[in-house]
Amino acid sequence: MAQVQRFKASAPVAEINLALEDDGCVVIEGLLEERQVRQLQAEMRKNFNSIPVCQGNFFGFATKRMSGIIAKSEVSHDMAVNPAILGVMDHFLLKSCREYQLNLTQAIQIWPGEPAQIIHTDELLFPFDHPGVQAMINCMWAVDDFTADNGATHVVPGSHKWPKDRQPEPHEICQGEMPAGSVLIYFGGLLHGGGANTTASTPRTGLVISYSLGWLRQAENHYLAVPREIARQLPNRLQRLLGYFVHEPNVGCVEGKNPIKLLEGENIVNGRFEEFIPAEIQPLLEEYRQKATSSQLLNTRELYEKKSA
Ligand SMILES: O=C(O)CCC(=O)C(=O)O
Ligand SMILES: [Fe+2]
Repeated sequence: MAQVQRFKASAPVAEINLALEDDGCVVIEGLLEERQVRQLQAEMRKNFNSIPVCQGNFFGFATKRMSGIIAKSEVSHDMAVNPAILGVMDHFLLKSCREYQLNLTQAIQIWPGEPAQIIHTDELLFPFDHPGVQAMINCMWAVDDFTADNGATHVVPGSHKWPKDRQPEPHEICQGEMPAGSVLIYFGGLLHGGGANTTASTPRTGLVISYSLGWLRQAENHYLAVPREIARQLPNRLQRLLGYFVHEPNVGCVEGKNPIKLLEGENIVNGRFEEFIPAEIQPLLEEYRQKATSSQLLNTRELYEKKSA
């Protein structure tokens, strides 16, 4: 029978990363303090009360979903920058980007009567093949205890390495059972799905905070979801995770500037255009410019290839 490898909050991140490499999923128990769990539960309850259930074959008919969590939950600010979580993201995502970002925040409340969700990978969002490259990594935080019967997430350990058409056998699927305040980390390419809630009356609330390569489109539009007055007051690390940065070279500018200038209150309209070029490329550009004549063509691909050779 398949099993998710489990770690204590004090486990070295290197061990967690090794387990993720093999299985594509792990549980870290008790990453939030008791006080944070209670505050998170209160924040979720307050917002979920007024939210209707989804109406969708994927999202469910007895499941409530809520996004824009950074604007609605203070505890989520600490969760998003949790050092163990960022240690995992640094290790896997910085292999394929210079800076990563929040892909989405989504609280998922599965109510009694909801059957198990179809097993899927979340990386279906990105229609390109990238074997062995992690483009997105998800953290499913348990707001309530996740149990076998209230809908703990189904996962298929190791399936991130499978060919696309391989279907899991029942014994290859297990559940991310965990106490409130724990987190299930799973790769975007891992087969998984929400569990069935077979309890009489207990909803299961989880909060997904997922991260992706900094040059990909984010699943959630954080610039619109988090009002600028709120974004302005967040710590710089969290502002950057929301997407207020330029991925070098030149992805994500506003008016030729770093979008974080908008949070700093700067008027950037029609200002001087800036270039955001990786530091290691700059000397090559300088050298080129010194030699360049108007008849020479600047071939940036050549410059990059020269650099990486
Ligand atoms: O709620 C869960 O446990 C997982 C949900 C999920 O995988 C999804 O909606 O993409
Ligand atoms: Fe999913």
